Amino acid sequence: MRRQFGETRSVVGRRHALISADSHEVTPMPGWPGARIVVVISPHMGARFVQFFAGMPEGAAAQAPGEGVERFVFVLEGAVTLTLGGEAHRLEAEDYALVPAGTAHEIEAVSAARLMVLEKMFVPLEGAAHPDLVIGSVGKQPSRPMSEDGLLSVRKLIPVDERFDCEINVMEFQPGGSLAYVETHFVEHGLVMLDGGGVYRLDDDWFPVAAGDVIWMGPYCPQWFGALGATPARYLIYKNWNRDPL
Ligand code: UGY
Ligand code: MN
Repeated sequence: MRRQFGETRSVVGRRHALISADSHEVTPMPGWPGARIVVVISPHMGARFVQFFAGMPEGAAAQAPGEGVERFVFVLEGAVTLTLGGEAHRLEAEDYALVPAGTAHEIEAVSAARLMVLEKMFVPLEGAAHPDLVIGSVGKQPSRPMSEDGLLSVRKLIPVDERFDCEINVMEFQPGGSLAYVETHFVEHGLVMLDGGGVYRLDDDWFPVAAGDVIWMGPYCPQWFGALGATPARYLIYKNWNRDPL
């Protein structure tokens, strides 16, 4: 839609940001030749990680990120192969991979593909083993109830153990479902709405959100979500996890 008077739903605050597709900016990205990259979350807004959409034409290939960086890839549309250690894994919509820091790999689009990519400096934990490659599919992870009214459930995409310095989940809200309380915590989040919509409280404002929107919640940003509409709302959400805040 043409925005005649410069309107957008995007908002960038000190401790939170909502980035809607109407304000996407395509930029080049080293290691991603031929891809349409839209960086939606970055340290430039205060986050300690990077999150970007990658639109890859068929045949485009991407290389591993810099030293010490772990990478999470989630396929939104199309199909890619993730090749590492001489083995190729095919990833289609709703499939994902967490590639540990220091792992040479290539991501090649088998067909035109759209990915959500999240990268962060890996934080090792003394005494814990280096994480292994994680490959999975959202639908294959168990759905765990998160509320007594049965309207909220979560699928955890990363093994729950201290080798991993983050947690990445898919949360599903039936219409009318909501977070039970306004969360206020030291961890930060990167979120992409996958389906449906609702109202997101961030700090002292309430925003309408819909599929395709991205939200950054910085440390201590008060947050709450309530799903609206006739169909379930789902979002993919990252948080730094399993590490001492010091
Ligand atoms: O895991 C979380 O902190 C999650 N419940 N936060 C959120 O959905 N905003
Ligand atoms: Mn939270």
